[in-house]
Amino acid sequence: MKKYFLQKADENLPKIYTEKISVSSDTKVLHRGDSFVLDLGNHYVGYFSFVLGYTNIYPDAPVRLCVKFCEQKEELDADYSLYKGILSPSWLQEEIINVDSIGEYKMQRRYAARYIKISVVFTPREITLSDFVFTAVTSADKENQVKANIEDPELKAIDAVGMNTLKNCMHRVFEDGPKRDRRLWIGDLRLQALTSYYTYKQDDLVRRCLYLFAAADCDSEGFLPGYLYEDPTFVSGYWFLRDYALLFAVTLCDYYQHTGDEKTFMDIYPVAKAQMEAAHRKLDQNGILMVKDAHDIFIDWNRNLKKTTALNGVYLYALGTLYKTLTMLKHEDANLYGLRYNEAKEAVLNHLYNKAEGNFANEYDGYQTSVHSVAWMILGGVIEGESAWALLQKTIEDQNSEKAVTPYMHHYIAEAMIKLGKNKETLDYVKNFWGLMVRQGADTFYEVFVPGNPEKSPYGDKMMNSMCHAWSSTPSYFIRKQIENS
Ligand code: RAM
Repeated sequence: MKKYFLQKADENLPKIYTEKISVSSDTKVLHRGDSFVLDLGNHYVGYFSFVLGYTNIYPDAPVRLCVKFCEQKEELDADYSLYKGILSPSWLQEEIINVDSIGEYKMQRRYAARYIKISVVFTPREITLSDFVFTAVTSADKENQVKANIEDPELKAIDAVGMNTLKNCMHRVFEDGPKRDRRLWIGDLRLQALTSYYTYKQDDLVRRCLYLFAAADCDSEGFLPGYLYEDPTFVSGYWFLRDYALLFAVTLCDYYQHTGDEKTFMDIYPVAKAQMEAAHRKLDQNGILMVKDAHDIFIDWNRNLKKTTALNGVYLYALGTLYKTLTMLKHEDANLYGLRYNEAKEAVLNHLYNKAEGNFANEYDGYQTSVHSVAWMILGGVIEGESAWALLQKTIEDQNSEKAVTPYMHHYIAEAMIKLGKNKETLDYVKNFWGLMVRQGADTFYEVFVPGNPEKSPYGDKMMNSMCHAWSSTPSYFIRKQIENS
């Protein structure tokens, strides 16, 4: 099967579109120690080239340059040698290059940048640099993008940034971030695919990514890895995230619901089913999906978060989505998911819902309250209506509850609002949260955004944060879906 899945993934390899972004700049006359900055005018992903020349005397030794690619202006002055985070500093986009001869020089690696800073580390003579070209690449087909008539200027601006974010994360696969980690993750894929259905509508890329995960190697418990690599060769990932594995099943169902492509759904359904079975085997004596190690569950980059309630919300959400999809398909497994959904919901009401307080402060999660628990309980269909809305609002405002760190989690809060029928409030939420990034000058939406805490990083150093992150592109989904439905 693996061979078949990989072959199907190959058949859906997207075309890569290129666009030359010419950087208007005069020829720079330079000496040792000089530096300057180029502004591309927007965030792009691609390749950089320039022309080296000289004024009077031919440079009789290589010219050593430091070229730094920055997604944001603040990065220009950051000293990468001071980086103290937990991920490899080799992600930081800074190169020392030795240019041996005059003429065009093409840098080989792909970069994500709005700004490029070039410093002359060493030159034997006075040199010139000119003809700066950035060749942007993406698999998003701009010509065929879905048109949307967004009247509200604020939403229009937010949508444009969402579209740009998604475009810059679309390559051979839906990458999470073009600066880092540059790979396919399930959690990111689900949100990218949702946004793609309303924007670039590149269902073949979604299909490719689904087949790639279908080919991945599960852990000893039967769960898919959270991520994988596919270039230059397919390598299954090493971190197994159970909520992501469940969301794989949801992503497949979303795909069927948006495309009607039954063939692909049925091809991959056994893999999705295996995820649900793996989860079913992990229910404890109370019927609760266990969190043995918080590292096995993502939910959000909030290190304090207790995750049992949210994970069970994801489980219910996956069961409910499969039930709905398989019912549409008149598939015999629909009943199984219907049954399991009812059982799981009852278990949650008995063991995770705190009847006395009317919230989800429970023993499993050390009586912690979090927006994550509430949002996922809404999405899982455990609570609904005005009381669910009131609890969500209360938890968002509560100083002591755990809050969302990533736009990924904010997406699910907004999705929970939509589920409660709060369409206007959802768009207000989009304006408040994602809109704030736009008001602060974002060209693309960030991996992590905590208003009032700009230094926040899951990796111990803000320098490592990705400032164009696909899971943050979903305002375009919310905005366009509402227009479609109105
Ligand atoms: C980050 C990645 C990705 C996410 C994982 C869990 O490191 O950038 O977006 O899915 O964490």
